[in-house]
Amino acid sequence: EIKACLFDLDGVLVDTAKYHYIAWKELAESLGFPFTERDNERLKGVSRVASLNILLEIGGLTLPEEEKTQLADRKNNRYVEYIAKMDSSEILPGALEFLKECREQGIKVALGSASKNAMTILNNTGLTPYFDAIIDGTHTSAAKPDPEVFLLGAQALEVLPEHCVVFEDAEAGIEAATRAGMFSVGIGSPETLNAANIVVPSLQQLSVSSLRESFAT
Ligand code: B16
Ligand code: MG
Repeated sequence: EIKACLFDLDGVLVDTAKYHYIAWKELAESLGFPFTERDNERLKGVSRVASLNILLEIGGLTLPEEEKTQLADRKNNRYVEYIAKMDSSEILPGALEFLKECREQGIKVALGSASKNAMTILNNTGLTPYFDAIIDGTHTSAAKPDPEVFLLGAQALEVLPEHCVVFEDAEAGIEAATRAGMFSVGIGSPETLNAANIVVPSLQQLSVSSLRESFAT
């Protein structure tokens, strides 16, 4: 039986990946190397510090820790400028409808995001009232694929992992869900998300009743 749904933020409810991309690209170019959309794929669902390490690896740079902190802050300041302008028009297709359906059907809802900026995004898009619990990068100590973020979500909702469904667009997020002992729905392409229990292109293609059927079989 499904008692709770746990949602990733970037790539599932909103497309903030495009803003992360512009901000990382600007940083890479200021450091003297190019950064492509394909490179950006590697940063999805990955924490800020880990993202910077991947970016520096792409550029072939090794830097001292304090310089890295400055660069991560510089990127984040740019990113925050972009998300400050977000509104409800940036909610991904089907997401709001699905959140409402969960509420109507008595399913509890939590956020499970790696982002330290999740509250700003939820508030600016008007999504905050749809959540019974919010777990983001300010609450976790281990990044996905560690299951911590989803286990904290289940705990906050007082629901056992076996009654939880996780919605994720990143491979590391699906692995985190599996390690948490939860059913997983991949949002995106079946090639990259083959470890998920089911995969849909977006939340628009899914209803709570069809999810219940997949969960039961
Ligand atoms: P921040 P999610 C993740 O969000 C993003 O996918 C990832 O690209 C980003 O680096 C990470 O949040 C940290 O974000 O710099 O705002 O703390 O997919 O877990 O909702
Ligand atoms: Mg994501």
